[in-house]
Amino acid sequence: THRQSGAATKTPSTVTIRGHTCKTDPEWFNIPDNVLDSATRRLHLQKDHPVYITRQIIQANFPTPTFKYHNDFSPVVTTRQNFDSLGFPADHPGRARSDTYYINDTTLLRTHTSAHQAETFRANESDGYLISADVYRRDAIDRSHYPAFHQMEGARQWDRDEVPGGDVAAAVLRDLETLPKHDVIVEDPNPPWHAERNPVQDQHHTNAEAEAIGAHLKRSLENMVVDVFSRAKAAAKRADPNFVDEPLRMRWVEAYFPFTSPSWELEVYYAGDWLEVLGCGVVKQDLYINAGVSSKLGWAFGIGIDRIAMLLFKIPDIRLFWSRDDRFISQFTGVSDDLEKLKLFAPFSKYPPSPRDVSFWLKASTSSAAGGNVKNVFHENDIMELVRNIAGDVVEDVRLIDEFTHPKTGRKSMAYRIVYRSLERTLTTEEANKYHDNVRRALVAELGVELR
Ligand code: FA5
Ligand code: MG
Repeated sequence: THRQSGAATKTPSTVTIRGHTCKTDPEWFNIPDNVLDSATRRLHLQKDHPVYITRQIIQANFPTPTFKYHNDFSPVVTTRQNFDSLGFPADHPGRARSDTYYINDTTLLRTHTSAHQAETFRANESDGYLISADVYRRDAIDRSHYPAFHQMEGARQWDRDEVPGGDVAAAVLRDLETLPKHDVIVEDPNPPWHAERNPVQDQHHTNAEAEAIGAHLKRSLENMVVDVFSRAKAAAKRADPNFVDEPLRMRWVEAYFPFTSPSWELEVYYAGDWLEVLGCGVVKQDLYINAGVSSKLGWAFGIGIDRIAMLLFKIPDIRLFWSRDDRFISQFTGVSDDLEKLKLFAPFSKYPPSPRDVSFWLKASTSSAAGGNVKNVFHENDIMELVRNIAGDVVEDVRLIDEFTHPKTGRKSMAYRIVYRSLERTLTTEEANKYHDNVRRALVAELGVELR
């Protein structure tokens, strides 16, 4: 079988993750040591860490007792929790070993906090919940992507059997009236639902219900983002009374998730670009039905906590959260106990980048399935992880800069630019060359490419 790059060269027979020991399957196990190390950190529970502080601020926007908080669910979950319970089809790309870290065929590191939706609906302990947790994905390498990150899941539901006259839409609209209003301009050009692109679950919900739930969801999340930004602005003003920030800009985009409909993503304008910060939607009724609470209906969201923390503290690179450098961590001391002490991150360095390019021919296999045509076997996440395994947090960005297919042979050539840059010191030319040589060698050894 094809061995995923990035898997430890020798699979241990068991792994223990936060006290939970599992048997590995060498055909499936693909978790490198750096990711296993990340699973020990629990940054969202480390007092005064920016991920912890950001969790605190998001939580404060969804108060108890309406929302019950869960902050310590195990990252080791089943394929049933992470995918099946949420209606992911059997062939969904998210299930692939190129995208997900597996321990064995049915056990994996959760790729999102939604893995806990079904059991939390079933527990039925409150009208809503928040789940914060570390999550894991094989993914791109750049300043806003890291193989381990943190999400906050939130959900709010109403019970048909408990609202006056069984009128959920009216009850939700009454609750919406009690939410604070903000005066930030939000771009939301799409209709509240769309028959083809973003349908109402019309077997279960009226249009009025879906619209009311969507409106309550959007306002709740906008208020949270406005709160985060006003805290960031206040911090900047404490440091410099003349500080003038760019006005906050947000926009809603239609989205798709197997477990919500209609669905949206919220983007925030940051450093010259739109940054996606969360996904959300009206919960698919099958989730409530399967959880034994079929009279409920409501919304759910999943936020990237690290992304919000970057906006809040103006942290330029997601790798910084994992830094043990005192120049980073000491900047936040005391903030958890007194949010008025919040300060923007003061960059302690801008060390020079060391970009290096590599180009290669993909390994070509002529398969009969492809009708005798050349098939180029390749998944970009394999490159990402190979580079991350060699350079660790010294890699800042990996991107495709060129690709073409040879007109005669059908072979594919690709060129990547890898930017090496330490957050903590200047890399010497020799060090950067050494990382890059090792990457080149591993590309040949593990992915079978031919260097150009
Ligand atoms: C999800 O994970 C859905 N579970 C969200 C959801 C929950 C939808 C409940 C509906 C209902 P998505 O893959 O878009 O969706 O990720 C959610 C957020 O996680 C993103 O918006 C982003 O802020 C963050 N995120 C995703 N990948 C990374 C990464 N590699 N590094 C840092 N943050 C990431
Ligand atoms: Mg998304």
